[in-house]
Amino acid sequence: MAKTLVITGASSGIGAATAKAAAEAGWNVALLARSADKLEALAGEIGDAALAHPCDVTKRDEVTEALKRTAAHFGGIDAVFANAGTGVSKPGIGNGDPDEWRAMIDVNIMAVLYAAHAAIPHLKKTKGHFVVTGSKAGRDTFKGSVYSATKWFVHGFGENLAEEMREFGGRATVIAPGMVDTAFFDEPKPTKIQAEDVANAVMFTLSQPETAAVREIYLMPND
Ligand code: NJP
Repeated sequence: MAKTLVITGASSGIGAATAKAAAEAGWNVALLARSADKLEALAGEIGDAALAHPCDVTKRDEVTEALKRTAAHFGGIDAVFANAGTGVSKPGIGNGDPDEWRAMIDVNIMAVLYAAHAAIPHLKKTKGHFVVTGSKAGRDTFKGSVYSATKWFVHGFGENLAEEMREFGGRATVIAPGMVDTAFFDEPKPTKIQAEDVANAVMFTLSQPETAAVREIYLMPND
């Protein structure tokens, strides 16, 4: 039976590229993001192996429900890719906007926690895999960056989750890219990492034998 991957932030960039790569590799994919039109278009492109679940991942009930519906539709969940994330328009701490931080923390931190909490009962059944998008900014110091600090959280959480999941044969992986050419930036970045490159890293992680737990993939541009 085909395995099933749930992807948050599937409407564009890394999430959409991963949905295509996973479907190509024979996985079913459940697509979560707020943009229903984009999810429907992507699901239409992929076909029966895709299910669109428009939702706001900062709403815990919506995430829990999307995972339940995915498991009912495809017969289980083998992996969750918590990838939705956002930045801020006002950089720095002194000049930053605390309301903007709150909204970002809801997506970059709380939504990851909600996804993990909702996923564990499903992943216990399949000895499954939780993959989360961290960042180079979650490994290094970036002057005044609250975004970077949210990704430091993701890296710490990913390791702690991996230790907990290990108890039932599950695995957790942080994907840590440098700059990726996505809608995250207003300008195209053709010489930076491509969304498909990150998708390849996710698929590498998900295709390892049970004996190998890839805890982190650190992927940098090569320009
Ligand atoms: O960016 P983008 P990426 N509920 O803007 C979704 C990290 N990263 O692919 O809701 C549900 O194309 C949004 O969907 P929508 C980054 O921090 C990036 O680059 O329809 N979904 C969209 O699908 C993030 O964690 C770079 O607007 C929500 C997706 O998130 C991940 O990569 C470098 C949502 C964002 O897609 C994917 O970002 C790096 C919500 N409340 C890490 N809010 C980079 N691009 O350079 C947002 O190290 N989304």
